[in-house]
Parts: sequence; C-alpha cells; structure tokens
Amino acid sequence: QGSNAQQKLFKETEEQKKERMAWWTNDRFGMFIHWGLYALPARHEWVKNQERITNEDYQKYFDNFNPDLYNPREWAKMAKAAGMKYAVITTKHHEGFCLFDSKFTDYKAPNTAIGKDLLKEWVEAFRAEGLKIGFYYSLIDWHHPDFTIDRVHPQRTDDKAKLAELNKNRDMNKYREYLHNQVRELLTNYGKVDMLWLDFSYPGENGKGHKDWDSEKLIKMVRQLQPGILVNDRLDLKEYEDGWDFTTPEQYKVSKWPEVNGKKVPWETCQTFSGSWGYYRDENTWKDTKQLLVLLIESVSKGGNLLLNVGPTARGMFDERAQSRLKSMGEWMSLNNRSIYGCTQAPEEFKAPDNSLMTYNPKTNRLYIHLLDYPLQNLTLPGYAGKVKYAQFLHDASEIKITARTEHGAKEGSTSTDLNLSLPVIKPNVEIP
Ligand code: FUL
Repeated sequence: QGSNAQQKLFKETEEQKKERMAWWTNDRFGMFIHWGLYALPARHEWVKNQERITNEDYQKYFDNFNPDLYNPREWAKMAKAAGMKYAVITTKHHEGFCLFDSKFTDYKAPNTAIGKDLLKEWVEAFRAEGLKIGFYYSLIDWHHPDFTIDRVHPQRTDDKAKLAELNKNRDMNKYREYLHNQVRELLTNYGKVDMLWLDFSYPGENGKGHKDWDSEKLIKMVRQLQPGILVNDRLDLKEYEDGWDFTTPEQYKVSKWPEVNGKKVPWETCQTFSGSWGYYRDENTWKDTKQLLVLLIESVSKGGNLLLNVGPTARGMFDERAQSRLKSMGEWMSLNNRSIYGCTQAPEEFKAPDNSLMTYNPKTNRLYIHLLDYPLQNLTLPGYAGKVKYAQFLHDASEIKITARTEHGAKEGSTSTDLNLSLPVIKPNVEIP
C-alpha cells in the first residue's frame, strides 16, 4: 500500500494493470540489446568509466562509428527464431551516445558516418517480425556537460576541491530538462512503444535518483504519452504503487518470486551471455545453451520473465557465439515453448521432483516437469495421487504411464499419496542441447 503522504501516481485497478501487462506475462522471453560506441573498444559498456576515459579521448569511437552491416531485420529474425517475443534496445547508454535522432544533442548516430537514425530502422524491423518493442534509456549520462560528476562518473575524484571545481558549471536542472525532453522524443516519434526500461538506481542512495530525474514528473509524462506502456523499476520511485510495473533482478539467479510489502510483484531478470552487456571481444565466460535455457525455465518456474542480452559488434552484427546460442535455444523452444508461454509458478501443492523445475499453465491446467537430468530410477511424484489425469512427453506427445506408488514398493495395503511415472529406460533423444 502506498502511504497517505504519497499519492498514487497512476490510477488503475489491479485488474486493469493485469490486463495492461497481459502480453508480457504471457510472452516470458525477450531480447535485450546493448549497442553503442562501446562496441568499438569492445571491452565492456562501462569502459569509459572503468578506464576513466575523458570525453576527448572517447571521441575516437564516435569518429569511427560506422556499422555498415547493420541489418535489424536479421536481428529481429534471430530473436523471433529463438522464441523471443519482445526486444529492448539501448537508445542511449551511460556513455550518452544516442542511437536515435534527437533534437537536443549532436552526440547521435545521424551525425556519424552511418548518417541515420538507427532506432527508427530497428523499430520498423522488429515490428515487422511481430515483436513487441522496448526502449532502454540511461538516466545517467557521462557525456552531457551538465550531468554532475559523482561517484559513478568517469571523472570522479576524492579530492573535494577538485570535484567542486569540475562541477562548478554543471547544472543538473538543465540535464534533467534534457532527459525529460529525450524521453518525450522517444515516446512521441516512434509510434507505439510497449516498454520503457529506465536505468539507473543509485546503489545505497535511495532517493538520490528520484530527485535528480524528478521521477514523479517523468513517470506522469510517460503514462500520458503512452498509456499502454510497461515501465521497469529503476527510476527510484519509492513505492510500487507509484507507477513502476516490474522489478529487474540483474545477473543473478532469483531464489524465489520477489515481493514488495509482502506481495508478489511482476519481475524480469536480465542476463548476459558472457558477463558484459556491450560487445566484449575477448570475453571467454560464455554460458552454454543448457545454462541459458535453465535460466529461462527457472525464471518462469518462479513467475518471472527472462530478458537475454546480445551486444552487437561495431559493424552491426551479432557475434557468432551469440548467434549459435540463439539458434539452439530456438530449437528447444520450437518443441517446448508450450511450457514457457502463458506459464508461471506451479501451485504450492505440487512439489518438484529432484533435479527438476516445474512450470504451469493456469489456463490449460497443465503442469510441466523439466527434468534437468534423466533419472536413473523411477520418477516419484510426491503427493500427486488424485491430481494427475494424464502424463505425456512434450516433444512427441507420447504417453507416460502413471502408476500408484504402492505398485513399486510401498507396503501392501498402505495408502501412498505418491505417483510414479514410468519413464522409458532409454532417454528420448531430445534434451536441452
Ligand atoms: C546496469 C548498467 O549499468 C549496465 O551497464 C547494464 O545496462 C545493465 C542492464 O544495467 O545497471
């Protein structure tokens, strides 16, 4: 519940909210795209910060930005083939460079060698493939001359006098106006936008961002411009009821459905293939397809979504390692997506057998058991007796015999509530790649 002092910003009933979010709750799987000048150094999207690169030294990436192989239709096709239903792209990341044509800056793709609004083509391509579209927009900006230098800025310093000097002519009010103007452009010039993914919440500084971005005014404008839009939770609004729609656990495995004030909230975990979000040529920590699929299944099994990130190269291609993983995820999805779309956490009464994850479709009343290892023994379903009418493999719809557990060892006459699934001895030749 929002406190009294804090008015509800967005007047909508629970039902209306559910309705507005229905596509997203159903679709479960989306693509994140981190693309900007940082694709050129190819060593993390935070490179400017991590290596304390000045605007002057970073300029070479702007001067050499020319993604001649950019073909967003290909990207959209790969996303779709992987089973993804929506995509979110960095319109501007922390470095401040804009993929879109903005009236309010020269630091944008149309002013580079490629000479065009890359976002416009992206929107058209993803729409054409039937995907929903989302815009990531960084609230912090390491290029803008009015953005205050703080502890997450490339020019940060512990020297207070020096910091004061550096910040002397920086006016956060002007930056705030810039950011509001750009969000307005994004939500005005590209037709319907399904999702806005704002970033960043200052760690351990609750309320700082709220003030810096004037989050309440911002969210009001967003809702007014795009009433159907979904907004994430990173604009430092204190209360859930104040207007954000879903929470965004980043790069870790969620252990249980996240709650706010004791209430389960919609959530979407964002994950990378390899660690960094921007293209990182030399990174060797790529997750394999099984790990990625388990991330997806596990998210759905706890009521959430997965936004899986690709960092395209400076020429505008998906890295071969990303392409192959997307492809094999797609192969799995083509047979198994029924256990993902429209699914959520299984009702409490169903306990997952060892080494398995469960997803559940409340509309069709189907329970999906994802066996992460094919069991050597018979598969016991504890307490399932009387609750399961029929069992089958998903890949070929072949029947799996269900037997009462008493047949398999429980004492004569005892009434077990367990069921057994009589799996074939030989593992079917379909598994998570
Ligand atoms: C973080 C950012 O700092 C990362 O670069 C990335 O965009 C991730 C999704 O959110 O907060």
